[in-house]
Amino acid sequence: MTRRGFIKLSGITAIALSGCSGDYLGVSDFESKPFSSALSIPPELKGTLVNGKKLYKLNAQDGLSHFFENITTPTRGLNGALLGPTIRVDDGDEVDFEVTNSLNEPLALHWHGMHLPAKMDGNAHQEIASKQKWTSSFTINQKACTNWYHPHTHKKTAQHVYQGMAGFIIINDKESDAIDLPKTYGVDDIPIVIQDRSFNDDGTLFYSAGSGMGMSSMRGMLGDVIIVNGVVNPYLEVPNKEVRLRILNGSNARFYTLKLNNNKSFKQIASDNALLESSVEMSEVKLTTAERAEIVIDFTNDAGKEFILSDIDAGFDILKIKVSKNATSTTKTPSKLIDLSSVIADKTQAVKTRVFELNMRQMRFTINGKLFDKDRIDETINVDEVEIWEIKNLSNMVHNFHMHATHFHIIQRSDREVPLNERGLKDTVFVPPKESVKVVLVMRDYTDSKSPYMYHCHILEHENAGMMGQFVVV
Ligand SMILES: [Cu+2]
Repeated sequence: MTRRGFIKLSGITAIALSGCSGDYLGVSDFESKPFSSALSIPPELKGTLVNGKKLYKLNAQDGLSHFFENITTPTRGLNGALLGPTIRVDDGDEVDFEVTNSLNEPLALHWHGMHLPAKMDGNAHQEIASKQKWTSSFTINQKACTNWYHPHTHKKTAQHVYQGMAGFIIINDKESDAIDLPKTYGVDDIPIVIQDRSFNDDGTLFYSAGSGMGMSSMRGMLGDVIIVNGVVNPYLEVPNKEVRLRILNGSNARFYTLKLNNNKSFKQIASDNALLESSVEMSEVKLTTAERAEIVIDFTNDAGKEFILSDIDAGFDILKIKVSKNATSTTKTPSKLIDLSSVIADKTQAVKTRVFELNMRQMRFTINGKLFDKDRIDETINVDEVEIWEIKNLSNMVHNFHMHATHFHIIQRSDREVPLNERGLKDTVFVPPKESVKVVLVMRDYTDSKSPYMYHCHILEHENAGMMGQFVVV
């Protein structure tokens, strides 16, 4: 076992025991003074108008990042060395997302949470060869929300995401614009992507979860250093007013339960694919991989104070928030937000129930007993027909379930009530061991009997290891 291997196996326990004080860095090789670096905010990419369409250019490239002082780490990003710009679009926009692959290997770039034709999905069927370009063209046709893009390369998704490629897609619409929410990007409307990484002694990223059967392959790659928007242990300065955080769990495998110290509460206003109908008062929020939560924290009476956002599952400190006296405007987030009745499928209209069993077979992860096969269509779905999908986790391990193309509504969680913050539109759902989740959905607009979309566990090492299936809409 390598030294790093030993650190990794012992690290999580050490972290859990050390509490929320930030001394988990004792298990990593490099010292970093907690909260000494400012959170970086990804630049916005607003697109340029070409023939009435908005053109967005992304270039996947190799680069060098500095997570620790005097240490250089090779990483990959879009239009930079790490992560990518925030794509801003409006409902109704006709867009061209032009992706150049400057890497020395194929890459697929997937628009997670977007409702679009299968050929534009950026899944493993739309891989871009090295040094080639691919353009995804479609019309934005969905509610305002926080989505993201990330690699979906055949058998390489986990590695490619881990190397640093990911970015936000923020969709606006008139309905959300009319609500008095914080919406000044980078000031009171902040995108936050939380990821975990491990590092080798030479500063390179440590990645252990290949196709083998090591611990990381089983649970997925769990890093011992948390990076937020690509920065280790950052701080964020905010004005003394309501602040909206668009939080994305962009990790390969780690789940987080996020909480502010002093029990400071917040309102969750959006889940994956839309605002919630009403904001939900919360003291903590759980995010499995790929899930998003938009939260609003009211700092109006907190000028001069500092708060720590922590993960109470493993005891990581995520982010220090310093409240200034500089608020120049106010917002008053209402409790009633939007009406989702036109977009949530009516479960009483369901014509079919499909069951998806998440399980293991000979140390591999399966859905309905099968490993992923790029040449097999697992499900054929009729457009505009309401369906119930029941996702059962028969294993003893945690999984979640993500589907492309559409957004579902959770109607049942085993025998428990669906929590209020999960009663909106979602594309990814946590399925605890030995539990089941029922969702209702309808595929709209795009039919294509040849080009499949995917559904899969979003623990990326599980997806890589075969926990994925394909469906077409006809
Ligand atoms: Cu899984």
